[in-house]
Amino acid sequence: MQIIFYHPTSDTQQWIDGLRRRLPQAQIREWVPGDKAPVDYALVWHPPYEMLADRQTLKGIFVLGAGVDAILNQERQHLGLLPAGVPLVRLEDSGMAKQMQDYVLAYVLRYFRRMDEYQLYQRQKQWKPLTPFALGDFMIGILGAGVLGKSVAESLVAWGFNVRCWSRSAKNIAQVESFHGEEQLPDFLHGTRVLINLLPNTPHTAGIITLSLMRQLEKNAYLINIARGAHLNEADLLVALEEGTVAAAALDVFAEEPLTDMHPFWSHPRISMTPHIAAVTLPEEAMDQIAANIRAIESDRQPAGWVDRQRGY
Ligand code: NDP
Ligand code: OXD
Repeated sequence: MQIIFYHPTSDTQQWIDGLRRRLPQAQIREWVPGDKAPVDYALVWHPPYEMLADRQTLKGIFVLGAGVDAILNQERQHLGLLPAGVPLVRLEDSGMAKQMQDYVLAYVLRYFRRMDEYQLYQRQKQWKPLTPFALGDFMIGILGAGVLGKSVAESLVAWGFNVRCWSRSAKNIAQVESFHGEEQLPDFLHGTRVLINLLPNTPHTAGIITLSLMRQLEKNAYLINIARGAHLNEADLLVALEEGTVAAAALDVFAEEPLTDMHPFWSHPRISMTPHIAAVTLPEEAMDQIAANIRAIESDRQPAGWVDRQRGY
């Protein structure tokens, strides 16, 4: 079994060593430009076009993250990049759900307990107790109720928050109100105070967070975008902050990463930024999942995390 690996920023040797331990029968190598020798599996994150083009012997392509938008966008630009019928498989959770829970809880508590306002008052030497927000006035709405959205919803419910979610199909998550489909989006937004985005980036969801969408939230809403920068109209967010539609935003993902020096988000007093680290791929957990999935494909079983290319996630 031949496996090629490509990740532009990860420690390639750690992956190759770990994969060799898990799949001793496999020959595993780092892919380098010009390597066109036949392979069975490709493990990739943001691969160059030529790595996957015309690979007719492939039995599976494993994306080293949860989102497959980069590879599917590339496929849309170069039709036929991914050989038809070859399973495209993403990571499902593999340690990311807990990271997302932590990230979201940190911001939700910061906003719920009005920490940003107290920090401002401290700088102004103002001793000024504020009226606490009531849980009943702090509805949390999650766009996307898949592996990560569901897990975040459950952790917020366990913390005592009121939670609703919006997805393509209806969900049955304990104590979480489910909305689905475009028709129910306005009802989902109405009354939501904290909007968390955990949608995949697809042609249907790109650009979904507009000024008009944010204006349907409760006034002085909070936005936590941890899915993709492509979901958010960044200029609209600046307007929403200016007019009081949005009180503050926590952003982990951006239209262009890293942001240019001139980007207004860097210095905006009510935007908090992190450099796309809300949930990072944990190599050991990921390799366990990928090795199990390779064994599944080898025994004609469907791997976990199989991506529906038509649907885009
Ligand atoms: P899943 O595929 O498990 O979940 C996607 C959810 O979005 C599903 O509930 C799905 O609905 C819903 N959805 C998809 N399209 C639509 C639509 N058109 N309208 C309404 N709902 C829709 O993905 P994950 O939870 O594993 O990951 C979500 C995203 O998080 C990833 O795609 C990635 O972009 C991002 N991410 C970001 C990271 C970071 O560090 N910032 C790290 C990891 C992931 P249904 O259930 O009905 O199919
Ligand atoms: C992912 C990511 O999709 O890290 O896994 O963004």
